[in-house]
Amino acid sequence: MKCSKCGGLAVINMRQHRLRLCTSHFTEWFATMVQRTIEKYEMFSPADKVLVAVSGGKDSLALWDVLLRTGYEAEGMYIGLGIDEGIGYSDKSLAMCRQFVTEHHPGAVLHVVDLGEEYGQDIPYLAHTRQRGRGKPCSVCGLVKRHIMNRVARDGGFAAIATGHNLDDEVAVLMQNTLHWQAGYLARQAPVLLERDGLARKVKPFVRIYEREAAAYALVRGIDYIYDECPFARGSTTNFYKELLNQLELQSPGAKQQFYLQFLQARDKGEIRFAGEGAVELRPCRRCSQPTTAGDLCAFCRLWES
Ligand code: Q46
Ligand code: ZN
Ligand code: ZN
Repeated sequence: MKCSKCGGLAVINMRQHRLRLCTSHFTEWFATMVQRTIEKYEMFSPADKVLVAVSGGKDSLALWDVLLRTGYEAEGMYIGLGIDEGIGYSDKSLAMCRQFVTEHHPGAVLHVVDLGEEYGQDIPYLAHTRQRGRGKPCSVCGLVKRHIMNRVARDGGFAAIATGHNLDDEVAVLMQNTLHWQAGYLARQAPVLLERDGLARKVKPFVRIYEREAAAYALVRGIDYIYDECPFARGSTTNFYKELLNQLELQSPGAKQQFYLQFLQARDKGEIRFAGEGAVELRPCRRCSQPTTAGDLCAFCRLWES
């Protein structure tokens, strides 16, 4: 297989882009693709300081790497959730983030907030007491991560929080939301969520990057990452939709990209509209002063009360 640009040995075949690229042309193409996405959706500018949410997985470490190599002032942020489940998941993922800094970007800043150390309880405990042992801890976990991420971004003067959500993640969520006609979620699913009332801006520079492209980038850059996904993500509906969409993509290369990008286009042009597009009113929480829709105390503060 030959590189479409130089005729050298290609390491990846991207049927949806009709491109086969060698290592150096692929890394160059990848960085250009991310840069174009940042510019197209006006995510942030070179003068901005960006906080990258890192989990030790391939997407977030690839994102941090490409932003640093492009010259952005990007600092990492890791939240220790205290998830073990017999595989030491949280400890391993932090070790991967630290290893990434040492091996690839010595001097890069990694902020670490350990939930247990800072707040006294970890995710499995919080989920257990709150949900009385039923279901997965993901809703509690999502709430905690959003709160801490926002606090660090706000206190540190970051222009945006960048996450490694890739095209496969976004398309799976879009499909799920469409199948259930979740108008509110469809109204808000976007590559950029603007900052407002104490909520930091959130951006997803990988929305046009397929999952296998992010994995290939990590591989050719020699980035080691945690291969296990969070034990609580196993068997999730999102993973089921990802498998379905992979089958569709196999028959029709580019189908995922079209589904997602045309959805964004149609919504931006006003061709489709959803209820719930208006912004909900936010007030500062009495205890932590972070914005909330929930009245006096935000959901995070209520979590610790209960
Ligand atoms: S929400 Fe759920 Fe994730 Fe938290 S408990 Fe694991 S799978 S880490 S993205
Ligand atoms: Zn080449
Ligand atoms: Zn609060």
